[in-house]
This record gives sequence, C-alpha cells and structure tokens, in this order.
Amino acid sequence: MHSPTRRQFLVYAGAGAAALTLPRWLQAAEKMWPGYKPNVILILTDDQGYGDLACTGNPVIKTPNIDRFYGEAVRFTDFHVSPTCSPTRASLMTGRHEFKSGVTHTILERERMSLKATTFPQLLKAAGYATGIFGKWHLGDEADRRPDKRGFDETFIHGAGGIGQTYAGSCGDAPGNKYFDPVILHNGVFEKTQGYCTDVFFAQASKWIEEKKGKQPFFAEITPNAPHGPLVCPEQYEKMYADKVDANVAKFYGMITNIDENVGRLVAKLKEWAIEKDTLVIFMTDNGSATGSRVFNAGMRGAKGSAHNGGTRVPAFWRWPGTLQPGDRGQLAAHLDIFPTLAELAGAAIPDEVRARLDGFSLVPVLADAKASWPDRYLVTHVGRWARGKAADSQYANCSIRRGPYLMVSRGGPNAWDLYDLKSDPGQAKDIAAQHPDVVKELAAIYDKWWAEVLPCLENEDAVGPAVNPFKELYWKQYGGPGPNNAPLTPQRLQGDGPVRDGGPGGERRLPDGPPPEGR
Ligand SMILES: [Ca+2]
Repeated sequence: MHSPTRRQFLVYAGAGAAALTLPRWLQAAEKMWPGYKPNVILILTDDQGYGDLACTGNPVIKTPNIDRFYGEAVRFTDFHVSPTCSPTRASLMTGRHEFKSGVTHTILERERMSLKATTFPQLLKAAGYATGIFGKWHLGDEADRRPDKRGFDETFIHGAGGIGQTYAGSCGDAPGNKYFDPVILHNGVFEKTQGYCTDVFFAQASKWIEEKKGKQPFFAEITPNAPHGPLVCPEQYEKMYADKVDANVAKFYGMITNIDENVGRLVAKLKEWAIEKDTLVIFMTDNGSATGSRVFNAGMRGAKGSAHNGGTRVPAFWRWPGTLQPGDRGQLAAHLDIFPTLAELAGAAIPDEVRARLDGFSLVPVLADAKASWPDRYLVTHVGRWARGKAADSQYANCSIRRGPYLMVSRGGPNAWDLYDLKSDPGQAKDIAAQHPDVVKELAAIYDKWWAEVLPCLENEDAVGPAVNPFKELYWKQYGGPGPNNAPLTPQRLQGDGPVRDGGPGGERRLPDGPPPEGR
C-alpha cells in the first residue's frame, strides 16, 4: 500500500522541477504517485493562539513535546483561520469561506454547515481512507448534520461548541456534561468515559489508529475542546503556572501543557508502531488566543473574535519524517488550503464542480519547496455574529481583507478602512491608508465583490431550531429521564438550561449576538 518512492517525490519535487532533466528515479516515482496514500492526523486545538506555545516565543508556557514536533516540521509562519470556532471548522471541511456554507456564528443554528457542502473527508473516504473524528465537531448537532453524515466513518464527539454547553435550538451537549469523565457520543451511542476530556479524545484516537494501521490508510482528526472555556484543568498542570500568571491563564496554560503531553504520547506511538514515516501529522489551532494573549501574543494585535492579525494567525506545523524537510514557510496560507492539499496527497479525486468553487490552493508544492511559486491571493475575514436579521446591514462590521503584506481592517461602514503593512509593522501600530489610496481602493473593490458573492449563501439566518437539543433528546432516550446530575426534567431544561454564552456555563468570556470586544 505504501511506497517510499512517493515520499521521495515530495522531498525532491522542487529540486526536480528546477533541474534541466529529471533524474531517472524521479520519473519512476511520478508513476508511483497515484498509488501512495499517506496516513494523516490533523490535531486542531480550540482557542489556542499563535503565542500560546514555547516554540513560538511564549516565555511562560511549557510545551516540550510540541516544541520538538515544531523542530521536526514544516512551519507555516503566516497561516490563517477564521476568528472563531465553527467558522474555522466549516472552512477547513469545505475549502471555502465559511459564509458560503451558511456558517456565520457559533450558535443560534448559524453554526450549522450547509448540507449542500462537500467535505474533504468525504473525498478521502471515497479514495479508500478510514476517517475518524475525536472531540469537537460544532457544525451542527442534529442527526443529519453530524460528522457521520459528513464524511467520517468513526465519530467520537461531544455536542455544541464545548462539553456541557447548551443553547436554545439544536446546539447543545449531553445534559450536565463535564470535562472529567465526560459522556461522549460514539458512533451514535453515548459512552460514559473516564478521565479528563483531552486525555479521553487522544486515547480513543490512538486506539482507533492502532486498529486501522497497516490495513487501510487513515485520516484522524483530533479536536480537543481544550483550552476553550470553561477553564477546567487537571490540578497538576494548573499548579505549574499558579505563581507565574493569574488564575485563569494558569488553567488555560495548564490545559495546553496537558495537550502537549498527549501530542508527545501520540507521536511516540506512531514511532513504536513504525508508521511515523507514513503519517503526516498536522498541528494547528482554530482561532486567536482566547485567554493567553494578555500574557504573550507574539507581537500581534487582536485575539479570538477579532478581524485583526491576532484573531486569525495561528500555528500550523506539518510533520512527516523522511518526506518533509523541517523549515519555515512564509507563504500566505490558510485553513482553506487543507482541503485541496489533503485531497492531492491522498490521491482523492475532487469533482470538477467542487474544485471550481474552492477558495483554497494545494500546499503540496510549498511543502516540498520553500521557494515554490504561490498565488498572490487575498483572504477575507468577517467575524459574523451579527444580531438576527442584520446580515445585510453588517457588510463592514468586524471585517478585514489581507493581500501580500497589507491587512485592511474596517472601522465599520463603507469607505472606513485602516491599512497596515504587516511586514514593517507586525503589531499594526500605524494606519497607512492615506499613503496608499490605490491599495485601499483595490482591496475595497475585492471585498465588496466578495460580500455580494457570500450574501445569498447565508441560509441559516432565519432558521428556527428544535425545541429540545438533539443531544439531550438522544441522551434521555438512551438513559431515560433527567440528566446525570438528577436535575428534574423541567420545561426550562427542555428549552436549554444555560444562558447563551460561548464559553458555556462558567465560561470566562461572554459572546453576545454582537461581536466581542477586541483583544479578549
Ligand atoms: Ca475556538
């Protein structure tokens, strides 16, 4: 199934293309290309920003395993995602801006990815891959929206955007669920697990990988809900930071150090199983930092929920020993690119009509060669989260557009753009719009065209969710009656027993309908 010549192709593709004549082995390798299917593991953590790692400069946090991983990986230094949870996950799954799949929020039915969307796991599955997701999905909790209907044949997930969250409508987890010993929906049936959530997700992913290895190429997506709020952390990790930072950051960093240990264990397993050279592992996160940016933000402006650079720039480390030479890549890359990249590596066919709609580009040439040519692309960020019915009025609310060194950020309203040159001013201290009216005009025109394209795609804006969260209904069907905390089954519980809060009950930040304040 696995041929080493495919790996050699990747290593030398760049050099080979530049040579006057192809070496004989490379010509042979090209013939092998369609048959080689690497395993892929995508680790996507929740609310961890670019600066929440020691290897990216954080002076406090301890992440020795991810630091080692970083040293062995191709590192994208200008890699962007959307500014919050569901939007990033929708873009990742579809290779298209999340608005094109109807995702404009993290709750209120607006986190549901369009049923018309094609996901890359669907294509990988068709190409012979086993596909599994372990952790957070957050693209719709109803039966027809869950990952088993969107390309995953193994699903081990919590509901909503975090363990224990619940909102009016469809978005909600099992009632009363907790970070320790969580109840997890495993292939449609709830399981009572033991241990801390992140440990549970990684352990289950490892178990599944061990079952699949050598039999079938696999794609495993590991999506811990950590370090998203509520900040619940095993005591020994929190203690590491208790005298260094405030209590919330200590928990947040502790949750990340726990993730780090899980990453270390997983990589060690791949080595033990002798599959690490056949397995690409990607480590990335889903938005800017939610809690750590006030300690260290890698010199950026903005954090989770912001259209500034710090809201969207995240770590993206790609480790594939023997194939990818460790090193930095400065190309402007994004979550949108993962769809075409993994489809290409997997030899998965992308239907023409799907390919024509992609916003992403395959990173394969760039992975092989730091100097590979790369499109002069633009990236649009829009935080969304407008009040119900206000989409059409929100064209210039909390948005930005990036092209080359320029990041243009809206102050709200037409013709109200600030322009920054991230190359000379990475902290966005100086607005240079007045000095570059041509750049502002060009980017504003691209932005307006983009908005006109996405506005008709917002299919969830007026959606009304079910009276009871589907996860609750399923839980009560399986276990009967009230939830595990024995709370009575009141009409209020059936309607959703928590406030509309992104961090869940006890979460450290509230995100109402409007955009969150910058820098939180
Ligand atoms: Ca997130």
